[in-house]
Amino acid sequence: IRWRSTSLSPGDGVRITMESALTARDRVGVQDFVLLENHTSEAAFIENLRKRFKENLIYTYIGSVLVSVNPYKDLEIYTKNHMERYRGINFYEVSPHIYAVSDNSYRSMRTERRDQCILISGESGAGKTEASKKILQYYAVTCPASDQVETVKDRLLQSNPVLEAFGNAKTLRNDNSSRFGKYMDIQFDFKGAPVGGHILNYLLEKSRVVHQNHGERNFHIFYQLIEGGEEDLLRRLGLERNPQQYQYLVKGNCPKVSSINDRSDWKVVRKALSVIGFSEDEVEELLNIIASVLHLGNIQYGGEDSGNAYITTDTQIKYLARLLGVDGLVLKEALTHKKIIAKGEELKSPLNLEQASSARDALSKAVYGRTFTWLVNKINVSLAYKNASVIGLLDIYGFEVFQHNSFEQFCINYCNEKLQQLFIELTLKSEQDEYEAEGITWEPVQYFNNKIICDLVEEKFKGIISILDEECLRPGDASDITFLEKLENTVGGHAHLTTHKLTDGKTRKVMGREEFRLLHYAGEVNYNVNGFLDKNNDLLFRNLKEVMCMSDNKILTQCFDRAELKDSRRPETAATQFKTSLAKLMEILMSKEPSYVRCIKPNDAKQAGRFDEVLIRHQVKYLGLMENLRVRRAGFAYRRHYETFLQRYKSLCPETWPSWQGKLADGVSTLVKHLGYKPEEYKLGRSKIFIRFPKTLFATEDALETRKHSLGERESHVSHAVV
Ligand code: AD9
Ligand code: MG
Repeated sequence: IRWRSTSLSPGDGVRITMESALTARDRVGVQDFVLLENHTSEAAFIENLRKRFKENLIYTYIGSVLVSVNPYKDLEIYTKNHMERYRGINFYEVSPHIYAVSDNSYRSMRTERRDQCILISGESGAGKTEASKKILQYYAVTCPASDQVETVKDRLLQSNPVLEAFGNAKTLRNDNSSRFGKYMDIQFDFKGAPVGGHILNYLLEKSRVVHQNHGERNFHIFYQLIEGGEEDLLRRLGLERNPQQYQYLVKGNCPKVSSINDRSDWKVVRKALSVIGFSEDEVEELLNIIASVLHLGNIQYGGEDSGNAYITTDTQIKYLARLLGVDGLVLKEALTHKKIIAKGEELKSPLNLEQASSARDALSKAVYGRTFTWLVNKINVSLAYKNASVIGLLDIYGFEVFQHNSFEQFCINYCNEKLQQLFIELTLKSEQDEYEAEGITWEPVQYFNNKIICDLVEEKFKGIISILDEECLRPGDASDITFLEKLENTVGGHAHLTTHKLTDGKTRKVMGREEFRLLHYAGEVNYNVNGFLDKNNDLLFRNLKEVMCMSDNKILTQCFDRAELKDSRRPETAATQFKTSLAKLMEILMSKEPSYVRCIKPNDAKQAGRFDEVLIRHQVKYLGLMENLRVRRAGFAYRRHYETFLQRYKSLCPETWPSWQGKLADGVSTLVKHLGYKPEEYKLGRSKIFIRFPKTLFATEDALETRKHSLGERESHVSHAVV
């Protein structure tokens, strides 16, 4: 029997509850890795994960870091009862859970008045997005509410299906893979009620709009609309109920996914759009754009490679003109000609087949990408609130390696490097800070710092992004291959970069001539340079921009601003924009108190119950979990505030039971002396007791357990208020 105080629970003051302690099942293995007997052994670490995974115990702590293994099946651990159980509870008192992390951040925000953030990391398919949704649901259910807050809660929750429809897609790694990075501030008022939110989105993988690798799909929304859209809607949009009809949907040869029901998802998204506050007109305009992208993809060109391209299909142009509210002839010309302004004069030059196709695709990508940003802004407007405390949730695209990796994977993996860096810096730093603040000495632990890889990518002048930008700006013969050559010449000697030319038989895997390989913290990835320059330049011909500016579609008029046409400066490259926005994100995260969720993918088959040891060992390694554990253990395995410690164990000492009147530190000192703690086993800091070995705490826990048993049933129906 355990007593708990929830005096900090939102809204309802002190609650007194009695509930059974952890069950035997909850105790399979150890629920905190710091309690492992053999804490330096990776095998023991993995065995503990495996044992717990087999019992569906997917969560385990390393101190305050939550390790989560994707179960690939629905577990009965996310009910309202579970949420209630974690409200206002001490981290260590119940079995590890994402709700415990959520609750802990919430209470820190409330009591310490400090903004929080929860950083969720792990490779593609490890469960980051699911974790972030669970956290949001937890706040929506457990935080205090009022009528007005209900609307905000709904909007916060409903932003997920909308953003996932437009920003997620099926990849080979994950059927619902996030193709954009998302940082969301949940805003709370002085009563602790969620009252608003703000989303920052990062680099959407736009290339997916026009091309998908085999076995992958375009963004979910296209299939949802085609499968779920009502008859008259499809008729109005000129769409057929068959994804195979659309060039932009057939590249991956994967229209259906068994884990996805596009038709019912469509209903969810439609409802979500209206909950968030999109008017019917706005939804109509939005769907006009989505349908237009499909029509654009079906535009066929005639003309030899060397000759001028012309459009062979007029139906699409007719639909496009109507749906986008543009002049069909102007659009047609813009899709086959390029307009240049030279010496103040406008010149039009015809495009060949290849140029015209890529102009069309560039337009599709720009339209989709900008509409996505518009969507995020629109959600932000509907969630807007000022002067709040916040908890930020970071859910980005996870580290990914495919057979063929391009510019997108380069950006995604770079983003993961940055996040890993932040984790390293903050976990080590915060540990050190705590010892310092408490006046305790400790020995630092060696670890691999991936800063060297971040620098390789982002350093000024010498970094890969700088070299790429330089090639993008260089007139003349600059190409993807000259970029690769420049890489070889500039950073060829770097320990984390290899190319075909630089391999001298030492590297294991054969490399293509158009590839460079980065040795990331999470493993080796070969990047094919094909398309790097174009994707980084991300240019759209001027006359296509002009047509979009003339559109009647209200969303597009917000996405394509006429001022942009007047601006003759070259826009920043995609990689540089991304680098800048990541740097800003790091600043935001550094300014808040972080909590971590480290997600692990149990197998590549997306199957329940399969624990692939090789795959998991690899993740444990690169996530730095062993180092994390060592750092946590190097000093003191456990630390507790005096008050918490005394509260929990005071019954074990006649002098502290039933209550200690003096200073808390003296009470703890009296208590541990009575328990027989040896001086080398613990230290008393300014506000906390630090216990070096888990076994010490174990013994104390056992003593507590024994005492409870000896009291037996007698006490089971008596309750004490613990405040
Ligand atoms: V990516 O980097 O966006 O490609 P994520 O976000 O890490 O990736 P996601 O959360 O989408 O992965 O999880 C992948 C799938 O695993 C989900 O669609 C679920 O089917 C499954 N999953 C993940 N976490 C859980 C869970 N806690 N319970 C049940 C889960 N299923
Ligand atoms: Mg995701």
